[in-house]
This record gives sequence, C-alpha cells and structure tokens, in this order.
Amino acid sequence: MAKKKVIRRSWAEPFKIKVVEPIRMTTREYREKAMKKAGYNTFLLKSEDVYIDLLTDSGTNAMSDYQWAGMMIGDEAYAGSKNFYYLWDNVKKYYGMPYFVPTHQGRAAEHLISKILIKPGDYIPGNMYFTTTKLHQELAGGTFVDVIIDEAHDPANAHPFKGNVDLNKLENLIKKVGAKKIPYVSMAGPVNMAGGQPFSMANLKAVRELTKKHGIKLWFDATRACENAYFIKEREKGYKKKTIAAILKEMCSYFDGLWVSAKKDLMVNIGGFIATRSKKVFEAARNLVVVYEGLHTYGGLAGRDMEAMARGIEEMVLYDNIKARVGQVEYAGRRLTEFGVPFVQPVGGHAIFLDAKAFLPHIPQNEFPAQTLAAEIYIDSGVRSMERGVVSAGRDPKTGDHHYPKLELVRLTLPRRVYTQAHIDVTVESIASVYEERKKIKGLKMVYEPKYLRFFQARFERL
Ligand code: PM9
Repeated sequence: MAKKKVIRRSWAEPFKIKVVEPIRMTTREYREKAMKKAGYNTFLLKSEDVYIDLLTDSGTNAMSDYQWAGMMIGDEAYAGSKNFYYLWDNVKKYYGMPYFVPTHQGRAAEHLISKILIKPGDYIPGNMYFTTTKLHQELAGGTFVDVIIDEAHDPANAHPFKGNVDLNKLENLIKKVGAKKIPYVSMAGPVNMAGGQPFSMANLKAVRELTKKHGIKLWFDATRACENAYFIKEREKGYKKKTIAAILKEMCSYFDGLWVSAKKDLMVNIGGFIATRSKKVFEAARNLVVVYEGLHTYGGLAGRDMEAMARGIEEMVLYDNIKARVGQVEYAGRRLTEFGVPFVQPVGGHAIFLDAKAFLPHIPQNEFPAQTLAAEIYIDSGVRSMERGVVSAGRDPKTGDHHYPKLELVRLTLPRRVYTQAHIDVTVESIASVYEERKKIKGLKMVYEPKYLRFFQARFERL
C-alpha cells in the first residue's frame, strides 16, 4: 500500500493588515554615507533612511483597530480621567496587584522605584542587568549584582530557562552583605540582555522562598511578562493547559510589586506603570509621580494613551497573538541556521541576538564587534539593529573602565504585528551576505562618549 503523504499544516498571524506605511529602499552608496554621518551608531540614523527597522520592539508596535478606537474616547481631564480608572481595573484584573501608578514609560517607573526603595550603599541582585534599570539603581546609590545562572552568559548553551536566578549566588550575596543591605531582588522575565530568555515558575518560587526567609522584597520587571508566560506554557511541566492570563497572574502573585514599560507587551507607542501590593510604596510612588511625571491619574500620559494601554492588556494575553510573535522570531532563527550564522540559543521572545564574538572573531572587544556588525548590516541592506555588548554595558562607575560583558551581541528585534515573513527573509539573507564577507570587516574606535547610557548617542569611526 502506498504511504499516505503527510501534509504540513502552517499557521498564520491572527490578524490582517488594514493600514500600511510605505518604507524606502536606498542604495548601498547612500547607506555608506548615512552610516558614517550617524557615527556608526544605528540610534543616530534617520528613520526615513531605514528599510526594515529592527532597532527595538519598544513603542514600535502596530496597535489594533480596537486600540485605535479607544484613542477616540480619551478623557483628557487633568484629574480623574475615566481611562485611568479603566486601566487601573485591568492592572488589578490581569497582574493581580491592588495599587497602581502610571508613568510615561518604563524608565520613569524605574526612577521612582529606585528612589523609594534604595538607600546609598545598598545592593540590588538581579537576573542580569538592564541598561536603564541598572543606571537608576546606581543613581539612587545602589550597586547592581548579577545573580543569573552561568548558562545565560554562554550564547551557545540551549538551557530552556536561561533567565533563572542562581540561588547559590543569591544566598552568597545575602551572607556577604547582609539582608538589611538588600532592599529587593529584581527579576526580569524574559531577560532582555541575555537574549530574551525566560525564568521558570519553579525558579521564581524558589527565589520567593529564599527572599521570604531573609525578609527581602521581590520586584518584577514585567515589561515582557507575557512572553515569559508563553515560554512557561511551552516548556515547563504542568503549564501546558493553563492560559497565558492564568500564568501571568500566578507569576505576579510571588512578587511584592512590579514595573512595566507598556511600550512592549501592551503594544502601545508610549506608557509605563508601577503596580504593587504595598500601600506604603504606592503612597510614596503616588507622591513622587507628581514631582517628575504629572498627576497620579495620568503620570505623563494622555487619557487616550491610557485607554490604548488598557485595551493592549486585554490583547497581550491572547495566546494566538503571542504565538505568532514568538513564532516570527523562531522562523528567523530557523532561516539563520540554514546559513550557519551564530546567534544566541535558544531563540528568545522578542529578538534574534547575533553572537558578534563568533561572527567577527578577528575583532577584539575593545574595537566593538557588535557595534561594527550592526553598522555593516545596515550598510548591506538598510536593516537597522542594535548593539548589545561592550558599548551598552558602559563603564564601571568606580574604576571608570569599560565593562567587558561575556555577551557581545547584535539584537534584531521584532516589533509586534509590524513586519511580514518576507521582511524576515530579506533580513536573514542580508545577514548571511555579511557573514560571507565577514573577514574583510574592520572594527571601530569610539570618538564621542556621553556620560549616561552611552549606547544611545556615542559616535564611532572606522579603524
Ligand atoms: N527596553 C529595548 O529596546 C528600549 C530602551 S533601551 C534600548 O529593549 C526592560 C526589560 C526594557 C526596557 C526598555 C525598559 C525601559 C525596562 N525594562 O524604554 O523606558 O526592555 O519604556 O523602558 C528597550 P522604557
């Protein structure tokens, strides 16, 4: 009997396109000049000179018709906007935290939380640093300590939960500096700088137990929490049948509070917030927000922005949405593998992270291999990516030396609901072409360095 042919059944995005925005392809000669003018820093390019923009998934997402409709019912009252109350209700319902303070974006929430919780001389352990988070901890007088598992620093290691906290590292720090010097442990999920890697629920529960034993608070950078929930559902025993909303709620139940850059999971162009179960922290944040952001019922946002955020929360937990999002990253990973291009394993939730050390082994880290690679990809095809290596890591505030992170990466980040599979094909083929020519590529020298978050504005010249 002839064997029955098995037909592969594909899936597609759970939406169709209603509005389009034209993009422009330029010549290589044009891009050479544009990149030089931008000091070989992709943040300094003009957006109109970019063909496919994979700089970030922050505020670059496509809102749904439901969110756009919500913008029309923005209540722009200075105080007590109805959109604020609807957003607060959804924060309670989906994150399970009773108290809520809006901010204009994530780092504003980090600023307030760091000011409230950290005293000079404190230590803040976390599962790998994030640029803005760490800076606000330092500006408040604290020192960030990395307690992520070692596997997270190895791009080739395919551990399914590379965002996990190493409990021994955390316990050793508590023994060394004392629990009183640790105002809170900070956990992000997934971990952006590690390649969008999640933590497991089992690890989170263990961290909660350990911190409880020592009377230490636990705070959550929940900026991309739904992606973390998706990985738990896909990879952790006992969660297959649970909804993303139920997993998110369970994750949040172990934390004392959280902050969010709404420009990611919530699929809006601007917004952020703090949510907590501590009335004391809530009152302090509500008081500080009026100093730095705006009244506590708008926190630097328009009423319409808060409505779009509230509606974004309802959409971010939809399984099909998140599966399509992570599925795009997985597709890019499969295609890059065909060409043998080195990238962080396993693929993360929001981006592909090229391993620049393995891609350009002839360029030493003090000649900025990831910065160089991001510039070369732009010159090849107009695809914009971002450096996540020695430039992003900045300098040690005490010694003034560069931090040399083990991970020297180029991030190609997928905005939600923005690009098609064809855009990904164009991107992958460009990276493969640059990979073919990699031996000819030379490094960069830094010629201008701003004091804070230097990766945004630093300028370079070719060596
Ligand atoms: N993340 C990103 O592109 C935008 C700024 S850095 C290039 O990944 C986490 C996990 C983030 C994050 C921003 C912030 C700050 C906090 N936590 O950008 O201030 O990924 O809204 O959020 C960026 P805001």
